[in-house]
Amino acid sequence: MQLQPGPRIRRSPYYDAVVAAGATQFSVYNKMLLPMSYGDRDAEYRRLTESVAIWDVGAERQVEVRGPDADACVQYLTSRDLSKMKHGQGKYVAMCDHDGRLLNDPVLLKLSDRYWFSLADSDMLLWVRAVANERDFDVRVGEPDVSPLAVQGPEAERLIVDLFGQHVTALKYFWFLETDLDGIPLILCRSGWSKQGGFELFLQDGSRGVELWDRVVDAGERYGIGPGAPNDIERLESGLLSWGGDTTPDSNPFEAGMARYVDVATDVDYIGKAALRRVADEGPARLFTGLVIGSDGERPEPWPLVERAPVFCEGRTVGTMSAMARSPRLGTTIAVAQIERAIVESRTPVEVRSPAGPSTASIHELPFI
Ligand code: THG
Repeated sequence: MQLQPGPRIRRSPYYDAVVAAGATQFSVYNKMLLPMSYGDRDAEYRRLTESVAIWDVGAERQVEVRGPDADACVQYLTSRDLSKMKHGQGKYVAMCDHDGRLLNDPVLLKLSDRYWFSLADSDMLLWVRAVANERDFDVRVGEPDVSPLAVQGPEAERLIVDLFGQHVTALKYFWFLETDLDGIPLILCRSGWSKQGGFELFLQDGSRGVELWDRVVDAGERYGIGPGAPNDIERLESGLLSWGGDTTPDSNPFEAGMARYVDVATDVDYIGKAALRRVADEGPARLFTGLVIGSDGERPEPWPLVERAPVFCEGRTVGTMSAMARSPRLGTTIAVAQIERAIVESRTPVEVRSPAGPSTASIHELPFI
């Protein structure tokens, strides 16, 4: 099976470097090719948790909002109080529809004269343009020439210091600087879809992707840098949400583990606020939780989970499991699932079914590590 790239499945500016580095698997994300592996998942996990990895995450597309009403428009689209947000700051946010369904969970960057929603895999350009027009916000909405490149792992900071200077150590989590690397324009942000520490370089000139990739790899040689990709094992250990993987089109942010990014008590208004307040008052039907598969006597290996799988309790379906992996650091098989709130809160043991038969699973708080 091979995907055929073309205008509808775009390549990132790093594509040629990624192929040269030996990428073996791609996914499609925001209608772009997203590299998933370079053929050795154990080595990729080790690099991410022990040294440093470089990821082409150009598929995390940006939607830019600029103009006189940008502040008001971006706030209206976001279920988090942004009134104290500063220029140079990023925030992890939820974007919801009028019924409180989670449409996307981007990292929002506030630049000096505009905003970027750095998006997960859904068509937010359509939504943002529609809302801006329907509400008569005086803004321009578009997709800028911006392509994030992630540098993640415990050695990432030393590498970034070598490239940009000691001052980057002062950057707080999700804050960023507008800068350049040998004249390549980019935004350097302390962010990334792992809990191993690291940065994202938001390249602002798509003609210079390979040059930027090579420059980072050259500087990273001494730290053992190698190619990698958003890592499905580490993200489970760290409890990071995969929108569209762990969520369905009907999930609300409370069922996706995003309660702390939803401000229902604030004065600011945003789409879905009334619906979200109702969910907050009543309590969500399900909660996003970790699972440890098996029990002390019996520790099964993960099995292929291509579709979401049901979670049972006393013969009844009580939730859905969306991802599973063997955790090298924990030595157990772990998973994430949306499960009925009462079961999660009481930590009632549940059951999942592998191809080999049923297996018990215990509720575990996220993150695992
Ligand atoms: N970086 C950039 N764009 C992105 C992602 C990214 N777009 C798509 C996707 N990732 C968006 N989703 C997430 C999900 C989780 C986090 C970041 C982006 C994340 N969460 C931490 C957590 O949940 O513990 C910290 C959140 C916080 O404390 O505010 O980092 O990775 N450019």
